Amino acid sequence: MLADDTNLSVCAYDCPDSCGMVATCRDGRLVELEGRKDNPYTRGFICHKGRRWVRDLRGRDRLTSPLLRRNGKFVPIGWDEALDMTARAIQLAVQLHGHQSFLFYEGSGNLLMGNKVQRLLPLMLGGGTMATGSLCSSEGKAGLARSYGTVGRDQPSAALKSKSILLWGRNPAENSVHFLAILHDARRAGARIGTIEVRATPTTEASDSAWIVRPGSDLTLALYLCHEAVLLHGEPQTPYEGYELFRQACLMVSAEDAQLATGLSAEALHALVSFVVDQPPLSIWMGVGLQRTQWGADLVHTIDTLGFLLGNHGILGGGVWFELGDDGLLPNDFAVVHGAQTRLMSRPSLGASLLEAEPPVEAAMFVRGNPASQNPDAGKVLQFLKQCPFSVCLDWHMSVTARACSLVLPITVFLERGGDYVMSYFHDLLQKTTRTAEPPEGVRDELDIVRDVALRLGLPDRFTAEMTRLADVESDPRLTPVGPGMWRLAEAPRIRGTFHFPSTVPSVPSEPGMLRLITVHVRDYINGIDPAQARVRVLPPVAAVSTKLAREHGLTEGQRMTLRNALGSLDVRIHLDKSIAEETIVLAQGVEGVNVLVAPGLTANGNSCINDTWVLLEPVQH
Ligand SMILES: Nc1nc2c(c(=O)[nH]1)N[C@H]1C(S)=C(S)[C@@H](COP(=O)(O)OP(=O)(O)OC[C@H]3O[C@@H](n4cnc5c(=O)[nH]c(N)nc54)[C@H](O)[C@@H]3O)O[C@H]1N2
Ligand SMILES: Nc1nc2c(c(=O)[nH]1)N[C@H]1C(S)=C(S)[C@@H](COP(=O)(O)OP(=O)(O)OC[C@H]3O[C@@H](n4cnc5c(=O)[nH]c(N)nc54)[C@H](O)[C@@H]3O)O[C@H]1N2
Ligand code: SF4
Ligand SMILES: [Mo]
Repeated sequence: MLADDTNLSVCAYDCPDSCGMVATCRDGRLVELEGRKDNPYTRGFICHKGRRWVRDLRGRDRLTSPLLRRNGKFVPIGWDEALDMTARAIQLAVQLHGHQSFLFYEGSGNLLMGNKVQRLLPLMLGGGTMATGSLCSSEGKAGLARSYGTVGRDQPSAALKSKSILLWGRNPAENSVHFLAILHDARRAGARIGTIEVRATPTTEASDSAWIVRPGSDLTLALYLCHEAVLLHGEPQTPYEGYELFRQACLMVSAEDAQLATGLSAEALHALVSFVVDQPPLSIWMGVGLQRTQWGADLVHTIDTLGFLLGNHGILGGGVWFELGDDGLLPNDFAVVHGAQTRLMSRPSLGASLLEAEPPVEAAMFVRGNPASQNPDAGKVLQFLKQCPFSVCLDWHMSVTARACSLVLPITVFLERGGDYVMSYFHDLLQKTTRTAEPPEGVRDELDIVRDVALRLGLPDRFTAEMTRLADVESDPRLTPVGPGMWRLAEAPRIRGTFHFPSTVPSVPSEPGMLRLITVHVRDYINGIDPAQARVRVLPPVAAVSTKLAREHGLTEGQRMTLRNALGSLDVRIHLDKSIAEETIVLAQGVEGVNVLVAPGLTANGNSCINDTWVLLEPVQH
C-alpha cells in the first residue's frame, strides 16, 4: 500500500503542456491533484482534464476486469484465461500466415517514453504488422525541416521577446492553455497578437486582430505575404539557391488572388500585411489543423519562408515555430530487434489496408490508441474489426475501438505507474512520473500484460532489462536538473547554415459543389472523447456552419441534417455561427462517427490529409 503522502508527477496526456503535478494520496487513493509550482512552464496550474483523474481513477467508467465478447455481449473473465486466449490467438495467426498476421497498433494515448519497450512483442515474433505515418504533426515538421534540415528545440517563452505574435491555425486557448498564459505576459510587455483562423475561437477572442480565411487558402495567402515581403525587403544580401524561382512564384500571387482564395476583404488583407511587417520582431506559431492536408509540408515551409524574408529568423523574439522533433533521448538501439521484418501500414488509411492485407491480419492488439474513432475512414477500421478472428484492446475505459474488439483488457493509467518519463513536444522540460495511487483491484500494468503474452508465446523476457535502461535518459549530458524529477533539455537551434527556399508551389485542389469538413480539437477532452463526455452527448453532434451557408441551404438553428460523402454519412445538428469561413462545416474531432467521413488520403510524406475532407449537406432520411 502506498503511504499517505504527496508525490510529484507529470500529466502524460497527449498535450503540449506536459504539466508538473502534485498528487496527494490517502489510504492508497488519489484524493487531490494540483499543479506543481516549481515547474517553470506550467507554473502551478493544471487544467480540468488533468484534475479529473481524481474522479476518473475510481469512476464508473473504469474497467476492472478482462471482458470477453460472447454472443454480442461482454462478459468478465479471469486474467489467466484472457492472457492464454490472447497468446493462443496470436500463435494461431502466426502459424497460419506468418508473423505479419499479428497487428500491434500503438496510438498516442499518452506520452510515456517507456511505451516503446512494448514493441518488443511484435519485433521478437519476427516484426509483425505495425502502423506508420502521422495523424498529428509530422507533416508540418517535415515542412519546417526543409528550411535548415531540422525542427530544432527552442522555447515557447521566446514569445516574451516578440513585439508581434501571429498564431496561424493554432488554438492555444483550448489546446495549450499554458502557452496562452505566456501570450498574455507577452502582451503585457507590449506585444500584439494576431490569429489566422477558419472560425472564431477563444484564441481569436483573446487576440488583438483575427483574420478568418477559407480552409486550404493559407498557401495562397502565405505566398502573397511573401510577395509583399520581397517587395519590401528586396533580395537577400547573400545569394540563395532557389531564391529566384521562389521570388517569381510568389510575385505571381496578387492581392486579388489572395482575396479570392481566402475570402478576406482588401482592407483586412492590407491590415494583415501591416501586422506582419510593421512591428518586428514577429514570431509565427503554427497549429496542427492547417498542416493535415496534401500540401501541408509545403504550406509550413512557405510560412517559414515568410519569416525568413521578413528578417525574423535567428533574432530574439522572431521566428517561426511548430512542434518539436524527437530528441533522441532514448538510444537508437532501444527496444530494437535486429532482422525483424515489420510490415508497415499507413495510419491514415489503416482500415482499407487491413481489409486488403495479404497475408491477412488475424490477431490484432491495440494499445494507447483508438483507431476506430481517431483514424480517417474509421468505418473501414470497424469493418475490419468485425471480420478479424481475434482483436484485443488495452484501455482503462470502453473506447470505441475497445467496444468493437473481441477482448478488452483493463490497464493501470500513468498515475498508478512510476519510473517513466514525459518529454514535452512544445517546451523544454523532461519530467519523471511517480506512482501516486494504488490501482483498483483487477487492473494490470500494460507492460506486464504484453510481457506475459510474450512469455506464453515462448519469447524471452527482454522487456525487464530494457525498462531498466530507461533511467539512463537522466544522465543525458544535454539535461540540467531544475527540481526533483525535472530537467531542462538544452536548446538545439533550428536556424543554422543556409536557408533553403521551397522549390515547388503545389496547386490546391477543391471539390466544387461540396463543403469542406474541418474537425477541431476541443477544450474538454483530449483526442478520442472520454466516456463522461460521450454520455452527455445523447443528441447528434453539432455541425457549425456560417449564417451565409445556412441561408443558401435554408438551414435553421438546431435543425437535423445528414453529412454525406463516398465514405459514409453522419447525422448532425446544425449550429449557426456567423464567424465560420464560407463553404465550411466545423465539427469537434473525437466525436463518434465523425471520422467515418474523413478522407484516408496520404501526403507525399505518408501523413494524414484529414482536412482534405469534403461532404454534402442533405436532409435526414427517415
Ligand atoms: N483540450 C485539448 N487540448 C489538446 C488536444 C485536445 O484534443 N483537447 N489535443 C492535443 C493534440 S494531440 C494536438 S495535435 C494539439 C492540436 O492543437 P491545435 O493545432 O491548436 O488544434 P487543431 O484544433 O487541430 O487546429 C487548430 C486550429 O486550426 C484551425 N484550422 C483548421 N484548418 C485550418 C486551415 O486550413 N487554415 C487555418 N488558418 N486554420 C485552420 C482550426 O479551426 C483550429 O481552431 O492539441 C493538443 N491539445
Ligand atoms: N477528424 C480528426 N481526426 C483526428 C484528429 C483531428 O483533428 N480530426 N486529430 C488527430 C490527432 S492530432 C491525434 S494525436 C490522434 C490521436 O489518436 P489516438 O492516439 O488513437 O487517440 P487518443 O484518444 O489519444 O487515445 C488513445 C486511447 O488510449 C487510451 N490510453 C491512455 N493511456 C493509456 C495507457 O497507458 N495504455 C493504454 N493501453 N491505453 C491508454 C485512452 O483511454 C484512449 O482511449 O487523433 C487524430 N484524429
Ligand atoms: S491535459 Fe494538458 S493542460 Fe491539462 S493537465 Fe494535462 S498537460 Fe496540463
Ligand atoms: Mo495530435
